[in-house]
Amino acid sequence: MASKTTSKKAIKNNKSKAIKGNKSNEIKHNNGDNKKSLDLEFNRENGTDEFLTTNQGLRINDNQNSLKAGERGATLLEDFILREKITHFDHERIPERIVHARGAGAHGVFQVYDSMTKYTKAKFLQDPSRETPVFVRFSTVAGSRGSTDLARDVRGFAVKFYTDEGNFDLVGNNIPVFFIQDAIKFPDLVHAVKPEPHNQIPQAASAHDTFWDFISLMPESAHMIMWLMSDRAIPRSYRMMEGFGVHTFRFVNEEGTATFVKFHWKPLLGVHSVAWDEAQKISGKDPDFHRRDLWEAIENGDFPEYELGVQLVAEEDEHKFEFDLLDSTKIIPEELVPVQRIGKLTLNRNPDNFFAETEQVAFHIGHVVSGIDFTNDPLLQGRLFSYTDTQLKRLGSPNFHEIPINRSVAPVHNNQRDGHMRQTINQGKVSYEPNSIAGGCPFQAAMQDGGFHTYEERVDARKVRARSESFHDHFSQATLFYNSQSPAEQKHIVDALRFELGKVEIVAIRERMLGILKQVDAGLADKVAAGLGLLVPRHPEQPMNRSFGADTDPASVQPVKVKSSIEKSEPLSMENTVKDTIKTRKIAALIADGFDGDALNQMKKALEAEGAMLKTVAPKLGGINTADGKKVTADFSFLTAASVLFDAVYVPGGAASIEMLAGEADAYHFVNEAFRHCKAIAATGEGVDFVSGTFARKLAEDDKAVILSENGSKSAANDFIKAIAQHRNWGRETVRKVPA
Ligand code: HDD
Repeated sequence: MASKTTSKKAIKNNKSKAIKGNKSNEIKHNNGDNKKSLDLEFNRENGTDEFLTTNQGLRINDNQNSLKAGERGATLLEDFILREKITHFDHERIPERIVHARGAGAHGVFQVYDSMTKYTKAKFLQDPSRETPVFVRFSTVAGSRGSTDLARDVRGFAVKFYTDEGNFDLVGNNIPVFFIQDAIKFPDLVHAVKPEPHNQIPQAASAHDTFWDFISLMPESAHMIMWLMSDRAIPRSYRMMEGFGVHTFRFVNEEGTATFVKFHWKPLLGVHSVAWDEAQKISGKDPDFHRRDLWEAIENGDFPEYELGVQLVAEEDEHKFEFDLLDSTKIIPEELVPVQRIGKLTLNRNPDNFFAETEQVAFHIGHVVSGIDFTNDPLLQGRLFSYTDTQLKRLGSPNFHEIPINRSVAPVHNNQRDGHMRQTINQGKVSYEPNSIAGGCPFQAAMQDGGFHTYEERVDARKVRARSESFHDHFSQATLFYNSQSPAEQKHIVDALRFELGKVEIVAIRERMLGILKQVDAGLADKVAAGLGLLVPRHPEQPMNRSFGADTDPASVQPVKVKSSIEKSEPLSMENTVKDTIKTRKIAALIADGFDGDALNQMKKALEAEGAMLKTVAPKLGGINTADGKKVTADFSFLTAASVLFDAVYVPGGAASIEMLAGEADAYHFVNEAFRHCKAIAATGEGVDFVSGTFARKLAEDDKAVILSENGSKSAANDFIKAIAQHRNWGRETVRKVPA
């Protein structure tokens, strides 16, 4: 108990006492030395070598039979064991996230490369020798908890940094812009994209009337729509996508000087996507494709790595761009402000329990640390309200911060008390401040003690419901994105729009969308229109802009198209991404009894030397004989695997094997489909005959991603590796069509 005196000395003594006070935090979450880690040990339980018990610790003698009045009698209400078990089961679910319901999580660490002290006082960005524990949750947005990973959708990329100064959550997406400029439109957007309310169709898909109805009336979404219709919305892996904080934030240094900052995550494996036809097929073959990919990579020790990048803009340069830094539908092109890579995130541990960690983790854009602050971006400002509110609903208590995955490693001391499921046992009789009974504890922290001090931005304004004119340009960056894409990427955008709008039933919505696309690029609109059997409207419906209240003259707020100072931005195209590694790529080898074991081994060695994996797929599971009588266990059968689950395919020789594969429709389909999805294909020995037989006449002579080597030369493996590193030979799509 603290003394009643309030002398300075007493306050100091009490301060150290108070900090020691919260034992659960101190011992389990803050191990007292300088190396704080996310230690969830106290909460782990695995039952090994233990008796089965009730929740009260009573050992259970019979977990098979409920208590009955006689063997064939009614069950008795007395059965407290049955009641406890069933009651708990009945309450096992919590509401799924209203958006981003489907996700996968991982633990890891973050380390800064060089001190960022010039720009921010955030401690976790100061010391390169310091590892900050993190928990990351990747997600899709529209689908419900059990939906497919491969929906065409934005991906969430939410990172919780457990810093010594409290939790910092960077709650971003894999797309650097957003659909809307003001948070007040978020419920409308989400209602429009979710399954339609009358019949709950379609699941995890934007290809339906309500979404495009809304979008066609919201031209500010044009830029985001370009990204969403691009291959960015169907990533190959969570490990191969970028992340963005989207909004402009502020760094603040010790002197109180602020710098605008945009956050980026750059995956070291590059940014890669699958084909749309492939995505749809994966959704059937393995709806957990991304979840599994992340899990397996971490289990295999192939830890996903991303560099943290920042774009920094001095406060005085706020108005030097042709777009507004507060407008979340805009990027800062990297040509204007380069991305500096300042640190690395490594995901190195899978969660122990999906529910306890991935489901219960609660992110909030308002979880910041000293040295990181907000801007007036109206989307960001609305988010600041939404996240706590949603956690209250979902996790059911203002004590959600006490759930182990959400707990700060920095000690927590305040006068908040009680509430559902309170874990902390606060000692003493004081739960208010100021107080003298507890010697004034806990104390406010001065800035030099790390107390958060909001950046003192000057505000001198009228109170209005309005949007700044600097937010009215809705098209120039949509055009910049489209122009920056490779021909193959542009074609994919056209195809995606034809698909999505083709699923829209109300023709007027399709037409209105063509009007929007025309503002982005007339050629794009024409191509989409051709696929829909429509003409692009000559005069897009007016007024298109709905971002104003009832009393505003629509003519005064029409969207504009500002001339962009750059026409193309290289980093916007995945064509320019990392293409010199096949690390963690999954390659299928098609084998049957009598296959050439030496050829397979050679190829396996060569691929594994580059960090890739080779898995065998055979007509049946179990032992498969090599030509010289050795046995190899098949990893998959044609029933349990499909080409869409692999990055490339290899067919080794062996006359008997090829003869058997020639009788397997699935084997043909495997190779044809890999070809259709522009993947690298290699065959050696008699395997060449098989591959040639699949689409021999259709093979382009100059297709560098199809490697056929009758004598199985070493260079075949090298060429194969080079082709896989290219990810896909998209050029093939326009030259050769394969029925698969
Ligand atoms: Fe949000 C979840 C990202 C705008 C309201 N959001 C959520 C998640 C991510 C984002 C990654 C999942 C976190 C997790 O894995 O648990 N949200 C964004 C980005 C936005 C954005 C990058 C725009 C730049 N969000 C946004 C707005 C609002 C919300 C404008 C509301 C005004 N978001 C939520 C939410 C969610 C959420 C309803 C649902 C579940 C949750 O928060 O924990 O509060």
